[in-house]
Amino acid sequence: VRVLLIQPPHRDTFGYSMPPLGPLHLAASARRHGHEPLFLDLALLLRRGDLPADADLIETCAERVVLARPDVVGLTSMVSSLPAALHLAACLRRRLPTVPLILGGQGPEQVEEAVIARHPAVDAVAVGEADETFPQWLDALAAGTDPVDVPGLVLRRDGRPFRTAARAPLADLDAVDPPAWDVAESPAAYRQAAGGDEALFPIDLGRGCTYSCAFCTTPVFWGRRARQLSPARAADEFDRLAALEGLDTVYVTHDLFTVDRENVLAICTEKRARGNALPWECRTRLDLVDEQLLVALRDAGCRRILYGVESDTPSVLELVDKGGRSAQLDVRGALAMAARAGMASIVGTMAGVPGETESDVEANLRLMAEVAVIDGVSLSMHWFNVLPGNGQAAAVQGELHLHPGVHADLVRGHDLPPGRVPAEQRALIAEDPEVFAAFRVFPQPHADETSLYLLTRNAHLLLEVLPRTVRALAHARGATLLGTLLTFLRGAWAGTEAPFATLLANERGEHGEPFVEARVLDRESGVRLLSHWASTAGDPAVDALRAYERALFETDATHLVRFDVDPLPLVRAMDAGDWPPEALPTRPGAVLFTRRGDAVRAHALSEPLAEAYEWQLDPEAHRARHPDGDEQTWARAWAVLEEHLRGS
Ligand code: B12
Ligand code: SF4
Repeated sequence: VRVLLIQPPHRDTFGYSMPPLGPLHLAASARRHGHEPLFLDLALLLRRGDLPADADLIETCAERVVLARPDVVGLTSMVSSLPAALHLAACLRRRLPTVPLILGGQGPEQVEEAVIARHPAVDAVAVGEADETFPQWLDALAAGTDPVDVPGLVLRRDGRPFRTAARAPLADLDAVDPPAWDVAESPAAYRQAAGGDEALFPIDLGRGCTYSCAFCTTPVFWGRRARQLSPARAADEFDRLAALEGLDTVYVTHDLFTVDRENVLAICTEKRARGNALPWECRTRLDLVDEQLLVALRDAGCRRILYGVESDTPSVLELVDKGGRSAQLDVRGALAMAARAGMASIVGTMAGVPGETESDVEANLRLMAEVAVIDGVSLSMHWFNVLPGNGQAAAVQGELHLHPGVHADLVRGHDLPPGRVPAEQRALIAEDPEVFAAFRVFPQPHADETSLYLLTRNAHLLLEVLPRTVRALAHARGATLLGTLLTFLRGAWAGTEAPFATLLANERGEHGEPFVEARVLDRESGVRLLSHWASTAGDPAVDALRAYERALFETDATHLVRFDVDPLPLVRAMDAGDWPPEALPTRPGAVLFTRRGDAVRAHALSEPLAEAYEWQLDPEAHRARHPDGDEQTWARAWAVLEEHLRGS
């Protein structure tokens, strides 16, 4: 069977740089069963401008599919790409009425029967892991037999959904076929489409989770037992990726990667033993790492770990059932330990949990601001929302509603370009609150939908770069962090008040679109806008911290900044939790900023050392400025400074 696997056209919230792994595994298993797999990544084509991002998009995609002359079509989908997948399926049914179409992936999770009942263009939906289901379904088509005997499917029989036998998750993940990388485009193609930053390719080292957090669908989809590849097979997969030219970083898809500590240590040892130096990143819980493990991961090339921290208050951890995570876990201490081990961390938090209070959100923002100053820490914030698969939808269904212009967190990326979701897809979403529960939001007593949207889309970007500035600003305004950020974001959203009215015209959203349309700032725009707004407070401590943090952010090579007011005593006071400081510094200060990889260091320089630094940069110019200066003193001072910089 000539089978075309398709990633529907959607917009990727993180900048598109990855092929979807599921279809590539399935291409390999189809091939093992003697079929001919083809793969079409319509999201990639859209991203690089090969498809029209307008009302003709889906029809154009359908034309491409027809040109590939498939015998069978397989569509993958995440919840955010489900409307595009179903829209495309309907177009394909008109153009290729006899070509069987199967839908799979995590998008239709728990609503497989509703999809079959309401979308006649879809002939079958794969339930969960499909590595065996998919090729067996193809075999049945090829043999002309009824796939009712293939476990793990929802089919249509007599016009109604028909669920075949349940399929247990694979006991041995080593049995999964390695992805068919040959059917995907190259890392260079993905890098280019992502804007040239990096090519980040996925690797499936494990599946499933032993916990059952209320917002997460992983244990439902992959099962409550965590399974991993053996160390030898995991290293084979790293080697296969290393053979792809131009790959920068590998993204481990297992949500709970460090759950099996011994296996992970063995994977690290095997990867190193084979001389595989590919950098990679993974995801886990902060209570499942320790210093020894982090050092082993680092030595095996792991650069960054995403932790689902979720909240800094025990009551919210309980509300989301953050399975067994001790409320006593010292998040700040654990992140500092990761920094000591040389590992960068992404801290994931959330807002909008049913039952949370304003002070819970404030505690999370405070946590974010405090940990942002730890080396290598970056932040992410998510708006809790529901999916049929995470068991919350039924409980809050009555309260869920569509909110114009606001996208629930789980569906970020479904609109392309922003605000231009095709009318057919808008209608699908509006008419079906069951299948599209994740597109709906529910109200919180302490914040309206727009505020939560603005907060969760922007707060992490702002706090990551300007954590001390925001704290000092909140203090100066006599407001909370939440109040301060929301005043700023709502002002920017409305765009009518000074200073936003004039500033916004030049700013851009996260995908380079005019900010007015997107309401989600890119990092540079956010930093510029917030620091401008902070300057209108007229507070000297805020100004000093703002100047310092912007200089940190803008450092791409070593550079010296002379401040009118030395910001370092303020930085130290803030980081020690000693705010407001006893006295404001009044003297100027020179700070040398250096960058190594992702880490930026700030070195306080005395005036002679600052002079020495300037002298070695450009002796001629320096001599001209200081004709009576003592060159030997500068040279000696520079030698001392250089030694210090090397040491740090
Ligand atoms: C990598 C990843 C991404 C990448 C996607 C890269 C890409 N091009 O695919 C990035 C970082 C861009 C991303 C973004 C988002 N993601 Co994401 N992501 C993942 C992650 C960590 C791994 C996915 C993966 O590769 N898994 C391994 C492969 C082998 O599994 P798979 O793709 O599911 O495929 C298997 C089955 O689903 C099935 N299958 C898949 N396709 C098909 C097709 C057919 C025809 C058939 C029959 C079967 C089938 O068979 C495969 C083999 O068993 C998962 C969590 C996880 N562990 O799965 C979250 C996850 C998929 N993401 C999720 C979410 C919510 C998002 C975002 C909305 C986040 C956000 N707030 O912005 C965005 C949406 C992006 C978009 N525009 O759609 C949720 C999805 C929830 C849902 N039910 O859909 C997940 C499950 C995380 C979670 N637990 O909440 N994500
Ligand atoms: S959030 Fe993490 S720990 Fe919780 S269920 Fe999902 S994968 Fe497991």
